[in-house]
Amino acid sequence: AMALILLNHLGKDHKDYIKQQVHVKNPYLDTMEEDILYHFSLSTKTHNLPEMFGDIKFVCVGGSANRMKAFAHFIHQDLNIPGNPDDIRDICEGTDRYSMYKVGPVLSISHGMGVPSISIMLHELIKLLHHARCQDVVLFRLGTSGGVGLNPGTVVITDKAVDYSFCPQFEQVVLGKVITRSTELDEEVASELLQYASELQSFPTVIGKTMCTHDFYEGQGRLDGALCSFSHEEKLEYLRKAYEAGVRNIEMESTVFAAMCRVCGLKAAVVCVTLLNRFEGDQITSSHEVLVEYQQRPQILVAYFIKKRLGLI
Ligand code: R2B
Ligand code: URA
Repeated sequence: AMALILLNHLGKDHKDYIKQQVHVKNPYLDTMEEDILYHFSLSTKTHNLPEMFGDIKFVCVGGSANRMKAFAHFIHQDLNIPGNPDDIRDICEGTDRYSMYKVGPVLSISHGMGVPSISIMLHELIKLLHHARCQDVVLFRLGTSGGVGLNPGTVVITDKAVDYSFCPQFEQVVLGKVITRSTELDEEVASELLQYASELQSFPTVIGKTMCTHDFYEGQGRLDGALCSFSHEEKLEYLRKAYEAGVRNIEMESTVFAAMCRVCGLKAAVVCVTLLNRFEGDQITSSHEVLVEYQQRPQILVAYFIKKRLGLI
């Protein structure tokens, strides 16, 4: 029976590829009578997912629920989408784990902080796109980060997401063993984004490697956490090595985001603004207003990309 399930799955995958659908890599999924997307408070039995989500072409994810709500409102206005902005509701209001907003063909979702949080969200998001039979979807992570040798406010388009040793891989423990997955992102989407940044000329934008860590403090070589077991010189040496390896910013989700999207055949890009230059310090000292403006930069760039793709400009 398992062999049959596997064969069916492979056959179906092949068709999916031609239609550029979402490849869920789990032979058990199609045998389930109901799939409860627990952290979204959605289910295949209680919600008509193809009707609710079938027209989605762009999915934008980011850490904070408020920022992703603001992005949904920004997209509504920027893309001239009909309807009252007050009607943009949190689709996941049955849970406070994640927030989700749909505006025309754009889905905006929060993922919290760190690899475990975004990874749970991505499992359910990718299944959602599969159940809804979405086609030709592009995913973006819009985030904040620490800059490595860049002025604060610089937007970094990720060409490769790398781990703490600057390798383009993500390690997942499965049944007590480590599985390593590649974190390569879509080259075309990244270079298209860089092109649009130069057309916009609104803020400095670079392309480079993004290092993903499992901690904001010691994991990113900060001297200002509750714990610090290294010297200022050792911190600078690590950052210098990162810079030499091509790392331009540090955040906490890009490797698992890249790895999961890649396995499931989803085109994906990471666009993060830097809040500080880590060679100059660890604390984020800019005012609230400045930080809010910085965080709009990735949104402006991705909205421009969406408008281009939709033929609106
Ligand atoms: C960037 O900012 C958050 C930490 O402040 C984290 O989610 C990330 O990747
Ligand atoms: N997010 C991070 O993960 N690191 C920073 O330094 C700033 C934002």
